[in-house]
Amino acid sequence: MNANLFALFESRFPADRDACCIETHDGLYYSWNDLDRATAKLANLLVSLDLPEGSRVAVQVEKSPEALFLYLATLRAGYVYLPLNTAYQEAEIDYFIGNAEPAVVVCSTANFGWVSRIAFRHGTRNVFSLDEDRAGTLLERASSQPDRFDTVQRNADDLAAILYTSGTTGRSKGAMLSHGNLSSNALTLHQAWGWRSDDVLLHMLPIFHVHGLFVASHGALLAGAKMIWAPKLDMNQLLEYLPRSTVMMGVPTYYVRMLQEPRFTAETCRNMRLFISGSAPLLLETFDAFRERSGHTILERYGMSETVMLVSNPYDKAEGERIGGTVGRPLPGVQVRVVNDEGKPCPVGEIGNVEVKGPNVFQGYWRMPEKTREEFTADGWFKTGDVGRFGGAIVGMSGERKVPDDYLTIVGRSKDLIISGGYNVYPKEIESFLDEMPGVQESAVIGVPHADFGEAVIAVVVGKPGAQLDEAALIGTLKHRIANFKVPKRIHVVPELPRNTMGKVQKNVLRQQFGG
Ligand code: MCA
Ligand code: AMP
Repeated sequence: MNANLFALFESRFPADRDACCIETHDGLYYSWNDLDRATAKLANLLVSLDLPEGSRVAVQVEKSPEALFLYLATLRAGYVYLPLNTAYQEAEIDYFIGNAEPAVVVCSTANFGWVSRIAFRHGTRNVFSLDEDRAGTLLERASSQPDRFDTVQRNADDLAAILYTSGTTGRSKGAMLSHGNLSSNALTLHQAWGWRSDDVLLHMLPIFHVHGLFVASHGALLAGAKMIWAPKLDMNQLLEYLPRSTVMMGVPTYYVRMLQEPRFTAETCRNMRLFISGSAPLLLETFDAFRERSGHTILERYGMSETVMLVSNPYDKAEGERIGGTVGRPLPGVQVRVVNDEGKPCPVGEIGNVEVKGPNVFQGYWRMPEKTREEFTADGWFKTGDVGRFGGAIVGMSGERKVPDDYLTIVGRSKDLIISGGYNVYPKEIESFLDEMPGVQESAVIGVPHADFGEAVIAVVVGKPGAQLDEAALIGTLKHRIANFKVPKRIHVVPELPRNTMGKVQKNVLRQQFGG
């Protein structure tokens, strides 16, 4: 059997290959035949480049059906896909390309100059361009290739993708996901969320992270269901397409913004069967208000780049209720345990570290065996860095309610991580950029509550003696150096940082002081 993830999708293509697979916001229709031919052409192009086995294909492009086809073609040809957030700037791209050493890099025409310079410097021979309007050298080169391709044979533990996740202590780590990791999770979610061939997925998420690329797209591909494809979250487009959709996925900010839109009503959701939230905690107040307004109960689930999806509230009422504030039960085949700092299991209701095991758990960090070892226990459990509990109670506006013993609630993180609008920001990385800036003695980066993004990034800096630090100038400089979602919304200049007796910066004190 071919364990290539693309072979699994192919086996589920609908009988009517002329049916619509993707409808775009600008009125284009792509059939399953179109997907098949486009991915065959792109796979033939990749193979014609005579790349070594296991080559990485690094891609930083705007969302388009062709960008999805490039991902699928990379799987189909047996290479390893490496998606990159379009917000990443030169220093970030330089690190990813230097670390992953991709054989192929694909970027936008606008960025071709600087991206290709970086790529060639790191030894990449093949750099193509691809724009959201189908312009660029990638499709030009693929157009003359045959539109048939036999999907390459892969084993379940062969690599399919590398997803970079920032590190708490230093540089980003590439989480290596295999065909088996992705297939097993896609099949599990297909069952768990009741995917159907007549579903219509409203796809408004970016496709360079797990949520939009794997969880959402794989769900529709495996069901042979249609996607309505929009470049990003846009309320006018959402109001236009939601009445024709049955499934939507979003980070909590999506639901916060839908609630702010007076035109969004239960009538807008008349055909919907499922709204899913994840990537960051969904506030109970958003969960309740959404139910009130739309008549739908959001299904919250929990996952990571290293593991894809781990835990989910039930889809089927017969299996239990969706409980706001919790992330539900471990998915079939996934084991989850909550342990104390000594690694001993916590009793129900007690808070501890969340550790996981399962066929979805990644193969390790790219070229970082030490880091990989650190993140697994001796008995093979992956330490998520999240803190949670089974059972216990959730306290909401309407009082306290008991949570079933097998439901997990994520209550915080042991890793110093900020999640802003569903994007992860590691304070350490931003602090290192700030500390290098002229006049900055030291800095501390914290997350503070934010009505739209859930958490916002804030920096507190101390100047060198005699230095005059200007907030706007510091922010302006950072915007050219790091992805815009990582740039602090405010930078406070203070004479000194609060420290405990061990000399450690007290971020909780800063959060109290600047979080209001
Ligand atoms: C944009 N901005 C942000 C963010 N997004 N600031 C902080 N956090 C953000 N997430 C800033 C920009 O820098 C810009 O600032 C201004 O907001 C407007 O930018 P724009 O692009 O127009 O914003 P937007 O389109 O309104 O985007 C907000 C968004 C987007 C829709 C919430 O961030 C988004 O799509 N997030 C989804 C992320 C996601 O897919 N995460 C899944 C990761 P300025 O004007 O100053 O330049 S996968 C994962 O976590 C795991 C596995 C899981 O469980 O799913
Ligand atoms: P990433 O590695 O970028 O994919 O981010 C994964 C992290 O997002 C997890 O370790 C959690 O901290 C967080 N996360 C994902 N889903 C949820 C959720 N439903 N509730 C709380 N945190 C979540």
